[in-house]
Amino acid sequence: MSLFDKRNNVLQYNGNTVNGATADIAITTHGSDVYFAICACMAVSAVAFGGLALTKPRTHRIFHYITAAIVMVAAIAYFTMGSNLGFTPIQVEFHRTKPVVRGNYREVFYVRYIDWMITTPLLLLDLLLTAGLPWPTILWVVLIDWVMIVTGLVGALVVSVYKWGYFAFGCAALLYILYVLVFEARKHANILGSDVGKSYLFCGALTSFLWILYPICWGLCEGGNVISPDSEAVFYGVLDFLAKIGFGCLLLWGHKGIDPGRLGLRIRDYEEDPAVNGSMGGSGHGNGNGNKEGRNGHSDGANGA
Ligand code: RET
Repeated sequence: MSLFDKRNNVLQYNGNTVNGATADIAITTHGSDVYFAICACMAVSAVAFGGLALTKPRTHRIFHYITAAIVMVAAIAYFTMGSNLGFTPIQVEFHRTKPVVRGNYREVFYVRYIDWMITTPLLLLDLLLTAGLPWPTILWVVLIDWVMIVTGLVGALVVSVYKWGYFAFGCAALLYILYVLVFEARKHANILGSDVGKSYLFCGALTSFLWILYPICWGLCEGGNVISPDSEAVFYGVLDFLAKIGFGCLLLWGHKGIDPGRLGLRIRDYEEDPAVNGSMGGSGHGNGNGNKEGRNGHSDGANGA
């Protein structure tokens, strides 16, 4: 039997009984296959984005690193879900008669929310740094994003109708994030030049559209128990694929001709760094241009890439 003839038998190793309960509404081998397929795509993208970073000078790698980190974290989360791990059985609020969603306990993957806690702020960082928003605004949006994810997780774990209260808080947080993406950040990006404005528009539009679909998926899966855990794997899987890999390709493509210095991200390289250069105090900084800080974004000339 060759390697490719082997069936996915992960469910024999990692069963549906966790924390004293058994999930009778859970993924089958098909769902596991979907999770592993997305895991592979994320892992390949992590290597590709990371490799692409190495083709750039160190001062121009920030967006590659952030984007590579996003898909790397997702690869591990998808490995976990493909392995039927990182979930807990939660009693459903709505009992259904359709065979694929009939039962008492639904498998809720909490690892999905751990992934999102790490990756959604990084996605926002990618986008909002592109738009050149001031860092306190970015911090604030990331905090609101965490509110959205945590309320989604708590809602998914709550058994009673109160889960929808948390869902409502999450939706309010999402609306605020969309407001910043669509109005504030777009205005900032356009001021930085038409190339920055266009890159932001493509990535921001893709993000705004896809992020609206997440709560719909939540409502059909963790919330309403309407579609099966296998369909949940496909729905969230396609969304994550587009929101992480699709977004990442588009963003890095858009950044090809944009110097991070123009976005206020002028980063000091080794030869300019007094700590590395051994000239911490006073006499001669070695880089010869006398620009010790140069953080105002107008000093691109220092390292044309
Ligand atoms: C939840 C439920 C609570 C209400 C809302 C949600 C939105 C989640 C979003 C997740 C985005 C995830 C991404 C992951 C991959 O990169 C938590 C489902 C509004 C928008 C982009």
